[in-house]
Amino acid sequence: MANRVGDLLARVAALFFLFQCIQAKTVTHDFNVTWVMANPDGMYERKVVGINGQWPLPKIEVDKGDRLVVNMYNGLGDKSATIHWHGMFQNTTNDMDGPAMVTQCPIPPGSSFTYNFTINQSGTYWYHCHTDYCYPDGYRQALIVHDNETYFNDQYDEEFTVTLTDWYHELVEDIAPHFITYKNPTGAEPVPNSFLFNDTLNSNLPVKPGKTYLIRLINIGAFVAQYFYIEDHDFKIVEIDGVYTEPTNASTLYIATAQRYAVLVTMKNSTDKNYPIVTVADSQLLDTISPDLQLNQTNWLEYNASAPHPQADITVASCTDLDPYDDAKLVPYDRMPLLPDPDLSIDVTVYMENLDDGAGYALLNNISYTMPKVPLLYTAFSAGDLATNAEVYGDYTHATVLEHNQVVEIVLNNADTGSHPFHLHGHQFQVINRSPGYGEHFYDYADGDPVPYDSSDHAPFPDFPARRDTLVLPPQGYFVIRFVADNPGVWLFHCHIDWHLSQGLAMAFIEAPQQIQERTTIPQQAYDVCEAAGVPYKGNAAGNTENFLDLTGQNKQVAWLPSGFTTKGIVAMVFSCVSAFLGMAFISVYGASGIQSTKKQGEETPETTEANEASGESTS
Ligand SMILES: *[C@@H]1O[C@H](CO)[C@@H](O)[C@H](O)[C@H]1NC(C)=O
Ligand SMILES: *[C@@H]1O[C@H](CO)[C@@H](O)[C@H](O)[C@H]1NC(C)=O
Ligand SMILES: *[C@@H]1O[C@H](CO)[C@@H](O)[C@H](O)[C@H]1NC(C)=O
Ligand SMILES: *[C@@H]1O[C@H](CO)[C@@H](O)[C@H](O)[C@H]1NC(C)=O
Ligand SMILES: *[C@@H]1O[C@H](CO)[C@@H](O)[C@H](O)[C@H]1NC(C)=O
Ligand SMILES: *[C@@H]1O[C@H](CO)[C@@H](O)[C@H](O)[C@H]1NC(C)=O
Ligand SMILES: *[C@@H]1O[C@H](CO)[C@@H](O)[C@H](O)[C@H]1NC(C)=O
Ligand SMILES: *[C@@H]1O[C@H](CO)[C@@H](O)[C@H](O)[C@H]1NC(C)=O
Ligand SMILES: *[C@@H]1O[C@H](CO)[C@@H](O)[C@H](O)[C@H]1NC(C)=O
Ligand SMILES: *[C@@H]1O[C@H](CO)[C@@H](O)[C@H](O)[C@H]1NC(C)=O
Ligand SMILES: *[C@@H]1O[C@H](CO)[C@@H](O)[C@H](O)[C@H]1NC(C)=O
Ligand SMILES: [Cu+2]
Repeated sequence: MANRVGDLLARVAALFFLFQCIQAKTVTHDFNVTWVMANPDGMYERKVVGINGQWPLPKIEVDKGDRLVVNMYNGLGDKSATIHWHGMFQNTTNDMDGPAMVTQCPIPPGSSFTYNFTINQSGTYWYHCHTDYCYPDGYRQALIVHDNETYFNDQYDEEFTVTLTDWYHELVEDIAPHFITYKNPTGAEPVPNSFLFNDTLNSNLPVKPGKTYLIRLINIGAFVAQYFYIEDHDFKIVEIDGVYTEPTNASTLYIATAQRYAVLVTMKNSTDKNYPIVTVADSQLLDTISPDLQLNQTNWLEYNASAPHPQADITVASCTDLDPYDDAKLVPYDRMPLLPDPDLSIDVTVYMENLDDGAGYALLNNISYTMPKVPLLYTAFSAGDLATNAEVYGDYTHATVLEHNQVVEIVLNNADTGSHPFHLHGHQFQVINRSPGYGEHFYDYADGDPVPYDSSDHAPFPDFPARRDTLVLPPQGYFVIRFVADNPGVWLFHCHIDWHLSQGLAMAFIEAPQQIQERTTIPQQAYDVCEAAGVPYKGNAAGNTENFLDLTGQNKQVAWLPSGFTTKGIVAMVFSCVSAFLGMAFISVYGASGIQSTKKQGEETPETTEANEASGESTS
């Protein structure tokens, strides 16, 4: 009898295993990436990056456990590209993560690359191009991983995915030359021309009375965070960045670039009205706001197509009066407890400074991330035992070696008056401290001095800290996060404002290099792409394959300003020189570019700055 039961159990187990195998399927997409024309805001038609001749791009939907295969052909003709699968752990498939010069070579025009990995997680994600300046041209879209075992599965009837984004009329290649240049010493970010909702304007989510909807919100923008609320409809937050949360009532969200929220919204029973879904761009991030820039947008929960679609009745004067739910207070549904004291604590500070060419750069401590000559992962592969020595990754990649399964803490301070949504590849991290929190004090620090984290005097850590993969660093404040280094790979930690990333606001974690060598295989196609791109795939950051500790010829960040010059001084001087020597030529070129980037409000304007003020200023 016992035998027969055992036999039966074995059969059931085998069947179950078979069932599991059948369940996990392969989802395959062929992406022929080419330029197409689009006019998503109805104001300007422009070239955008399309897939198979279409834009908006295809939303990818898979089930947890599936394998995703995307055969990408770069048919752009004039631009390299890659795809990053934002939020995917890529456990054992670090080579599929996507950032150019980190885990692969940029895929040049005319080349192909097959992304192929399994997905052992669920929720709301997105995919986007991850080479220098490329996703703001439209190469980004939602990636949804369904999981019918999610705790709120039986609590909703239908779901919507909505992307939010800033939108530029100009191609990034036309904007970029005016951004990191001595002509823009304050590093003023290009101001978008519009804000899109699901890649369009004035759209409707058709709803039925009494039903509950899961709405997945993704900020796929390059720069600007957006507030989100629905008139007369509160909702429950159930997920942030792929982490299910305890259901939490909220009425307003602040969704920074790259962040995701999933909310459950229950409809009213009446069908006589349609309700505005309101998005408000965070104007605090913008240096100038032209009168025709529409910061807030109305889209609708449409109960009744023939009823009026009223414009939002926004009751606050400024977006800073909106009171978004503080994501640091959310509790993950799995109640993963606070990680223990860290084995490694990394303490870095964000600075925005001018370097010797007069342009504005972003730095973490004293390093402005500068791409190595060899993708970091390939250096880890070719360095043998030296892969554990951070030096081989170069002096300007801010490479930090993590040991396998260490508890790692990052203390990120902000010496800048802007906020920065930081993203960590390959992990979800615990949010154990942040100051100031969301709410009325969020922007107050900008008027005083930065307040760095004090490990002996801080708010208590939560028992069950919120987890996510992208977190907003407040102006002149800080955050503290923890994660376990249980995912061998090379992972970027960076500001997701694409402009700031290009200014160098990034560092690289080389997590468990020995395990990377043991567990990851790099397919031949990856090296073929390097060959086609003319990028070396062996050696240290300088491409030296003989002596991994000799970094002669590595890419360097721009040199420091000569001592005696302060950033403020160089800004003033550059502006004076520019107006003196370039005069109208500069103004007309710059004006014609159509980029609305001028100095931050409250700072000196170039016109009023005296040249002698600049030369007279020195560090003391
Ligand atoms: C990609 O699309 C372009 C334009 O439609 C076409 O000319 C090209 O042959 C396609 N390439 C591939 C590999 O499908
Ligand atoms: C994807 O990877 C799996 C596992 O390595 C392999 O069996 C499969 O053939 C690959 N698929 C493609 C299309 O490359
Ligand atoms: C899949 O995820 C679970 C946790 O959700 C983890 O325990 C497991 O190790 C993961 N498996 C792989 C192969 O990554
Ligand atoms: C879960 O989804 C799979 C398909 O992915 C389906 O076969 C299965 O019946 C679903 N289970 C439940 C409990 O709905
Ligand atoms: C978003 O836009 C796509 C087309 O790009 C459309 O198929 C989809 O229905 C839209 N989603 C919502 C929620 O409106
Ligand atoms: C959340 O909102 C629901 C519906 O409005 C309400 O019944 C419930 O009491 C609220 N929960 C909390 C904790 O406020
Ligand atoms: C809608 O009607 C149902 C049943 O008649 C009721 O349970 C529910 O509370 C009503 N919802 C609202 C928002 O009034
Ligand atoms: C809404 O947009 C209008 C026009 O862009 C602007 O004047 C107003 O201040 C905005 N409201 C908020 C709260 O941002
Ligand atoms: C839809 O709105 C129209 C116009 O306001 C109204 O006449 C009609 O009764 C509404 N239909 C329903 C089903 O509520
Ligand atoms: C940053 O500071 C460290 C320690 O003082 C120094 O060794 C390193 O050379 C500096 N790096 C740069 C790029 O200035
Ligand atoms: C990666 O997989 C290993 C073992 O399969 C697991 O222990 C670890 O938790 C996973 N890490 C992540 C971030 O999924
Ligand atoms: Cu930033």
